[in-house]
Amino acid sequence: MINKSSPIPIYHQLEERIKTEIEEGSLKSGDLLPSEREYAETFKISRMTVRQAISNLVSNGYVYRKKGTGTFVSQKKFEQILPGLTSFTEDMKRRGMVPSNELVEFSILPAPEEVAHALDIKNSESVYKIERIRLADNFPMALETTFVSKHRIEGITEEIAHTSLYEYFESTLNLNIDHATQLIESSIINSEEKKLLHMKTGDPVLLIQRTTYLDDGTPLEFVKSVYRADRYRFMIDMKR
Ligand code: 16G
Repeated sequence: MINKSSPIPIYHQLEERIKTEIEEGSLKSGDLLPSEREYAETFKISRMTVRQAISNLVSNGYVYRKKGTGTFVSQKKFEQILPGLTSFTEDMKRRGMVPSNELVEFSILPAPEEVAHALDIKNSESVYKIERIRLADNFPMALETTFVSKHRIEGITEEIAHTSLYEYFESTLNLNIDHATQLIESSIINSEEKKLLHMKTGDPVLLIQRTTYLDDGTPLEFVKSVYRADRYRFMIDMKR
């Protein structure tokens, strides 16, 4: 399976081979990977080459190293299909997982510049700031800070923030959520957020900003999220 006369670097061939084994399920999450020495002997390649392949798989979140024990296959990443404007609660329920929230902050404050701009309101206008750790089966997946105009949307409480905001907007307030614009950027976790998401310094995250609009074009929410990049990936269908 490793072709030494191919122009494709050997480390890359090995990396792809291990990725396929993970994707096809012959290596499952939690499985211990063969050691560097075993791979080197099996494929008659150098340990340096094996190390390079494994390092790339570690950086892409497919496997992780545990000091003194070895390298293990990571949990499968959640795939969110992008054109669907779904809520965290819906996404997790669809996967058969139990969503929950830990409230980090619930406050009402004058809109910061960036928030006022996104929500199309004045800086002095009050907004709800709702910061939540979003968990799936009690595992923290993301840290999400939502801003909503207080003048437009009345009645959000801490109790509601512990559940689904979209359900409150749609089922209780009968609002029609219509579309959103979303920005996705890669980064590394900062020191304040790493504890909340159970991550380590330097771990990769996806920073997501979403502005969601009602059917009459009014901005409903401006949301800044930090998603664990080792657990999440986004999929989009494209047509030409
Ligand atoms: C998702 C949305 C977020 C929205 C939230 C509502 C992304 C990146 N963000 O997390 O914008 O506010 O769902 O979830 O998908 P909820 O209805 O469960 O509170």
